[in-house]
Amino acid sequence: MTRHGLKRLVAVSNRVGPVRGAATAGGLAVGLVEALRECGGLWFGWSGKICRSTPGAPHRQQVGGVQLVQVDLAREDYEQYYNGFANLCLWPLLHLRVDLVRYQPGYFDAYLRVNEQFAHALQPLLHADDTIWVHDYHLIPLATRLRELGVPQRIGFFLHTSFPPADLLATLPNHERLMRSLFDYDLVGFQTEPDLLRFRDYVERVACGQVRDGRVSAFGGSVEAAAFPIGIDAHAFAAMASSAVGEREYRRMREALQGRALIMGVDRLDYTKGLLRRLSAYELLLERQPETHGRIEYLQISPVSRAEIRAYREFHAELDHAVARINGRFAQVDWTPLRYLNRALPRRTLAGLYRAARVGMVTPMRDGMNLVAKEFVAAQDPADPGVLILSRFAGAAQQMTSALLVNPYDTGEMADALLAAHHMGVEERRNRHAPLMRELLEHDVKRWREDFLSHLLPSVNPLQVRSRR
Ligand code: GDG
Repeated sequence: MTRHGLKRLVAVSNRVGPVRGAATAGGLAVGLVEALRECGGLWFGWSGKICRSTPGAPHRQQVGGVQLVQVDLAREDYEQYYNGFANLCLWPLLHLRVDLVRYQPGYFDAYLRVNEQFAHALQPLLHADDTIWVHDYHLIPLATRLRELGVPQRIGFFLHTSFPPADLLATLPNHERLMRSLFDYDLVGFQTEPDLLRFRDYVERVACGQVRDGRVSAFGGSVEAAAFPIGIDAHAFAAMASSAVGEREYRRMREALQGRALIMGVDRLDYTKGLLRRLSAYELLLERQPETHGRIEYLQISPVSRAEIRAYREFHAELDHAVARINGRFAQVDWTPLRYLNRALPRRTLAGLYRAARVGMVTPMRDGMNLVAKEFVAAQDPADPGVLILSRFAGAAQQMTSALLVNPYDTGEMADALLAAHHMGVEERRNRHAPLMRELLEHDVKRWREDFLSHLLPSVNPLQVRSRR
């Protein structure tokens, strides 16, 4: 049994792992692997493989003290559940892009079907004293399917994206069936208080339910709902930035910059991340402030994502066009204003590059949290830190109030913030960085995990349960 009274944790997410080298991977892996290792846990999800017809038995593997169980998806389910309902309906809706939702009735059926398959594959592997933690919008109906199979264990759900306003959610066909499933969990977690408030608002106004203390009741059931902002392993990321590899990348970048100030952005190539408007803001800065030419440089790293979806391909083409336009307009024979990479770089390399940057530009139109903002801050040299420019509509803005907060729809405001960051003296940069770093260390990924799990298991260790109203 672990400190928070957990016997065995069963994590369920659309994709599983990596377990080895999790500290150098991103997001969810960092958050979960340590807890799974501590209790010899099980991690269940899709293998990433697609098969022609009905998938066979789950693949089972033991890696670094964690049991990995993965199932394949039939081609049709991949198209309709993953590309269809998850990526063409829920993802845009959760990020307020109702205009990009492409709902088809078959998508919702496939979504329910895959969740049912997952439940059937997982149920025989469960122990009586397991605690189950389900992650993200792909798997909202999983608890309902597990309960139908007689699973009584405690099940928690965490939504990694933001939760949309009630009226937008109500545009989704079957939104009530989707939301009803949340009431089969024991605990539902959101990234921020505003997300929690929007969920409560949906419950009260659309589902005609009730909110009392930390519990929310609707659809004949009730569930505890709270906010648990996800963090990073700030110590480990800071150490990575000053490790041998981080230091090498830092020096290489500094040499390449030849005294120019680096502005840096790292985002999956996704329309929610605000890349087009961000580039327009940079273009506006170059237009308005010719004295910055040759003195600044912008590096955007954007690994391609979900390329099978048309909206992503179109967005990619628009971005290529914007990059070419800006470089064509402003480049000089000895200066390229914008460097743009469409591939992922190793995490250690990124950490070193962040440290070499004067400005981190993180301006999503909407984001559940945004870990890049946190990683950028953790990588800085506290004596000479870079400046974080952060969208007000990233969940991270709730905690990172010493960043330069901007409206990602306002290119003028972002261009002003870029200029202010460029000219900011070391004292102000330190004064902004120190509280950001304190916050990162206090609310790190371990705290996120333990807060969630101690809420999910209140009867085992009530002393660890903090009040969340
Ligand atoms: C979802 C929610 C929420 C990116 N490029 C490279 C690379 N990355 C890593 C980053 C970071 C992770 O990927 C991205 O995390 P984000 O939080 O920024 O965004 P999503 O992928 O949309 O994640 C989000 C998150 O879940 C966690 O709850 O914050 O709101 O949408 O760790 O560093 N990593 C490497 N090379 C790259 O080029 N190695």
